[in-house]
Formats: sequence, structure tokens, C-alpha cells
Amino acid sequence: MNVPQQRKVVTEIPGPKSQEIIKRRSEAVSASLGMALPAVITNASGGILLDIDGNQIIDMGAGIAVVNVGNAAPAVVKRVQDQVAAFTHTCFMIAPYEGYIEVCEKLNELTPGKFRKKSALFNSGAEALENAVKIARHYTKRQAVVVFEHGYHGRTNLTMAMTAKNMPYKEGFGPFTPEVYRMPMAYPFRSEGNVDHVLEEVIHKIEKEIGTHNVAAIVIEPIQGEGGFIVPPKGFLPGLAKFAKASGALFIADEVQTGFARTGTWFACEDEGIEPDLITTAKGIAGGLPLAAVTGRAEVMDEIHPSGLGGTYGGNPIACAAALGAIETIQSQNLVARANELGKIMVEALNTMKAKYPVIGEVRGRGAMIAIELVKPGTKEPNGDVLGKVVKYAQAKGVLFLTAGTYGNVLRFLPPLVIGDELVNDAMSVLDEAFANVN
Ligand code: PLZ
Repeated sequence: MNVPQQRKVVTEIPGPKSQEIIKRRSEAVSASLGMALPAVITNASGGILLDIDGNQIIDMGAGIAVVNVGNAAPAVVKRVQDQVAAFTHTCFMIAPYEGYIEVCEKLNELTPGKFRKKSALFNSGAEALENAVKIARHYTKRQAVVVFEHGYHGRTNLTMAMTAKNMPYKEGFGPFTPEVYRMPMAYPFRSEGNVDHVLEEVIHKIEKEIGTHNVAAIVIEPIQGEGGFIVPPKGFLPGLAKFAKASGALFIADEVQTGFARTGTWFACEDEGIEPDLITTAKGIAGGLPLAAVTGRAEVMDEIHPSGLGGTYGGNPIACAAALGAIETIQSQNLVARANELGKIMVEALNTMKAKYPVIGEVRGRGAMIAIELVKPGTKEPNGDVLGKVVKYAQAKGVLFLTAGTYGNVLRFLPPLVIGDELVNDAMSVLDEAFANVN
């Protein structure tokens, strides 16, 4: 590991060197871009981010579920270095290379679904979603796309339409693409009634408001990410998949955030044995390099006319080399099992905190995709105030926690899967201390 695996705070955060560079940032970089951690990073590995002032910060976010294999994972570095020295780009639509094909072979093999699959590679999660919808519309000859409350699918025009939350993603950026319909989501902490009730309501609304025969695809994150790590109750996803099948629509699982061992299985859909027609992946696929994919039923993926899909950089050889290194690392280090171990450690610590601090309304998640929802004690009223204070407190102590949630009141934990137990325990004790101090 290129960085010592220990939390260490040697200056205030941001330290003087970070402050100087952040000043340049505000001069040069559009003010539209957020900044969760005001510390300029120079190195990172395992569970630690090293900043330019020498602070070693525990990384409980993995760059939003991207570096599941850790930053600068040796197998990723080696393959990327070899590839970048060999050639950097041909454009796969101009001249092929083996790395792209090998990534597709791995995706076809690793994603759920006991049928013949094919894949196509792109650059970002949003681009994968765009393409999945293009494929579904072309294949079904239908237009309507069904998405869900609290869902997040990206920031392009189509994916903004698919994303539920207005601020900050959509405000002022309309008009949005038509034929996107948002349905109620089964959100156990907040939904009234049981799953069957929400499922029935969704199906009823599709029938009455869209017309079942118009639906090209039902698109859902098996665990909603940005929306607040909302785990649908058992039966909800299989019910939707069954309805999609019966009505001739495609069931598309957006596994951009949940994929690549994050939830304690290779893909979150495996939990209830769901076999989506199409799966979108990105983030954890390539250890930090930009890569995304649509994987699905061969007859669907092949129905598009030649040259119907593509893009200059999609499946760039360096990103593909990184993906092969990341997949190799997940396998050789058994990070699927590790995600479950990490989840256990976090859930236990968080449940102990929940018993002490009534602002913690719920502990939820699966594998190493865990969150707590903060409320005003004794109610379910969102408590974004305490969330902000806790995150700030932890940062000053050298721990980076990410937030999420439609109501801005969810603290999410998605550490690199190669993080050590000591660091996770340390992060949890800093969090405990934070709750004790900000309450
Ligand atoms: N689908 C399920 O989680 C990206 C968004 C960060 P891109 N989530 C992080 C931000 O604020 O922009 C995401 C996701 C799911 C699609 C996407 C989009 O992936 O690679 O960011 O385009």
C-alpha cells in the first residue's frame, strides 16, 4: 500500500497547502461543482486518503462506490501501466482490441441471468442508462420508461428526467425528455402499508396512466443509492420483474452503485434471484477509471442495427485494462465475502449507536452498502441539521463520510472493500464521538 493504513490528523482540515489550492480552485473551476471534503489529495490506497498537508483520512465513501478494490489497487495499476505503454486508443468501432472483448466476456459471465448475454461498453453510468433505454425502446418498439421515487440515474437530459430529486440535479435544467413516468417506491421506513400494497399501486398506475402495452422498460436500482440506500422489501423487485415480463416490457436493473461486490454479492439482484433483461454497470467496474456497461439478453442486445450504438471513447483500452485488474482483484481477494464482513462490523457498531442516540431512526443496507437515516428524536421528521454537524465533526478528526437521501438526512457508508477492520472500527468510534458531541 502506498499510504500507511492509519488515521492521522496533523493540521486543521483543510490545512494550509490545501487552502491555497482550494483558493485556486475557486478562481479556475466552475462554482457549480460540489466539494464534500476540502482536502487536496495526493495519494490514496486501502482505506486511507493522504492529503497535501500530510493528513491521513479514513475513506468511508470509496469515491461514491467506485474504488471497491481500493485506490491504486496493484492489479489495476499493473494492467493500466502495461496498456498505456502499448497503445492508448483506437476507438473500438474503428479497430478492436482484446481487452474490450474480455471485459464483455467477464460481464456476461458474472452478471445474474442463466441465458446467453452480450455487452456494450460506455464511459459513465448516465451513458449506460441512456443506452439501456435506447435498446429497450428499439427492441420493444415502445416508448414509456417507468422509474421510481427516490431513484437516481444520472445528470444527462434523459437521466435527469429519470432521476427523482429536483435539487440539486434538475433545478433550472429543464425541459426534460418526455415518456418518463415516476412510480411510488416501497420505502420501508416511510411507506404506508405493506409491499403488496405499493406493488399493486405501481401496477395500477402503469395500467391506468401509461397503458401497459406502451411500457418499454421498468428501470430500478435494486438498492437505491443517492436516494438514501433504500432497500425495497422482499418481493417488490421480483413483483416488478414478473409484471415487466408478463407485459412485454424489459426489466432493467441499474447496478451502477450496487454492483461489483458492494452489497455482498457480485450484483445486488442476486439477493432475490432476479434475472434482469438488462443490467447497467459503472463505478466499481474499473477501479476508478471511467467505464460503464450495458449487459443483457443476447437477442435484445443484438436486435439493434449495426453501428446503432457506440461513442468515441466507450470501452477505452486503458479503462478496460483497469476493469480486468479490478475484476481479478475482487476474485483473488474474495471481496464479495469481505463486503459482508465489513457490513457486519458497521451494522453492529451502528445499532449500538442507535440504542444511544435517538436521532438515528434506522440502520439499513446490505453488504458494505450501509446507511443510517437521521430524524428528530421520537419522530420520522428528517434531521439534516445533525447530519451536517456529524459529517463536519468527523472530517476534522480525519474521517470522510458521505451523505445521501431525498431529504438530505442519510449518512451512507461504502468503504473500499480492502479497508482493514481497524480503520472501520476507528471510523465508527469517531462517529460515536461525533453523535455524543453534536446531540
Ligand atoms: N445510476 C444508481 O448511483 C451515480 C452521482 C454523483 P455517472 N451516482 C453518483 C453525482 O452527484 O453526480 C449513478 C448511480 C446510479 C447512475 C448513476 C450515474 O453514473 O457515472 O455519475 O454518470
